[in-house]
Amino acid sequence: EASIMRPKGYTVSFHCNPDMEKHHFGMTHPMKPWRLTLSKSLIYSYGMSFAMDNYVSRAATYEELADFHSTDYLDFLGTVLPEPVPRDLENQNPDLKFNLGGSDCPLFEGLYDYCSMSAGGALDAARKICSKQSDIAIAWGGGLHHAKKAEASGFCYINDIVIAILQLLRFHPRVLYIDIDVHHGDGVEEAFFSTDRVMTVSFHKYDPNNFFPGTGALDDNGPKNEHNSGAHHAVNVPLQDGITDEQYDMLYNTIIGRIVEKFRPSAIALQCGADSLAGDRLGRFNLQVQGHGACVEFCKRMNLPLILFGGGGYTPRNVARAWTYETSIAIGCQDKINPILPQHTPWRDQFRQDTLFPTLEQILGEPRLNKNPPKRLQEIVQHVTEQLRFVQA
Ligand code: ZL4
Ligand code: CA
Ligand code: ZN
Repeated sequence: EASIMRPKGYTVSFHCNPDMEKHHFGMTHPMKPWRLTLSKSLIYSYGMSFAMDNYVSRAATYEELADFHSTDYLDFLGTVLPEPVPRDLENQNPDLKFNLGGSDCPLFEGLYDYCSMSAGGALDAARKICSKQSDIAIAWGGGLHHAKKAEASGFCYINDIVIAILQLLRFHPRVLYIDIDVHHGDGVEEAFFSTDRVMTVSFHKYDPNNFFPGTGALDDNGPKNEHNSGAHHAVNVPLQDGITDEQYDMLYNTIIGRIVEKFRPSAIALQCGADSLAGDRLGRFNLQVQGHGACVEFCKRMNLPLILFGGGGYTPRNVARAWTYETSIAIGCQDKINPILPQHTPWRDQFRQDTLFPTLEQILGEPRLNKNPPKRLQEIVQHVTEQLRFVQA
């Protein structure tokens, strides 16, 4: 494991804050900041820190958060306290301010610190990209794509991605945002809805009535008014349960390949939500670590400045596997790492099987029934291809 070398010709930076991982959403809440500790321990066990610039990120300041969020919302977020008696039943208090305090976005101790540390890591990553000190910057503690200007949503309070992209836009004419979390990247799409400087692309499970957040249909592509510069600059790839590596790879490579050709971004921001993996507690897809990682590999091959964000991921051992593999792809050592987990990995028993990629067998026993007919995938490619006719770099 000590043989992992620094990549030649480019720099990877790794941004995290161990204090962020100590926070708790509540015992049974699916979001476990502790998955970041598990991921890091695996990354370090493989010796990957020797191949990167490692930074302990600072917390973002109020002013930095206010680049996107309203001060009303931030002031409230900074002062609300958890209730003395935890209330975890839905709708006992229907008048939630800024959607805070329900079961999805509970109030917990240190909430404001947790949020500002997540945003701090993402912003540090963006700054390293802007100053060209990094070619690939990793912020696994970020990727909280549902947060709105003045509203918490879906386990997300502060939209670190939007804040990081706003920083990129100070130096980069066009930014491509790609979101492979199983949920629709609605907060990022909305924030850049009316600009042609950011193209947002989300791949997600889509079922308007039964799957959060219910937005992101194939023909939701930005403002309908052609005079709005954001028109056609939102791409949505709605998918159904059980999509496989092969299908996802075909869609991803075709769609992202064509977008890069047409839109000509000068930087890429990739949200790597690990809830699109098979066996995720909330997800519905059949992606393996290799298929998820192939999305990172494809972006890396574009040879553009790249930020990798975390995001969802509710089966911690699989989150750690995916983000470790993806860190190795960033470094370019994926072919050199031993798929057998290092003997000295902390929490080694968490992993159940002792390999990085559970090869032949699926990550979790039963693969889901694949409800994505090839014909529908062709329709999606066709729609996006037609949409891109309206996009000019
Ligand atoms: C839970 O067990 O679909 C929250 C949330 C808390 C603890 C005990 C409370 C029991 C699943 C989810 C009541 C839970 C009721 N606890 C949750 C419409 C909903 C209203 C809330 O990956 N109930 C809302 C949000 C999604 C809804 C997904 C993904 C984030 C990201 C980026 C956000 N909200 C129905 C659900 C549990 C819980 C168990 C839960 N919440 C599953 N899906 C949601 O894209 C980080
Ligand atoms: Ca997504
Ligand atoms: Zn998600």
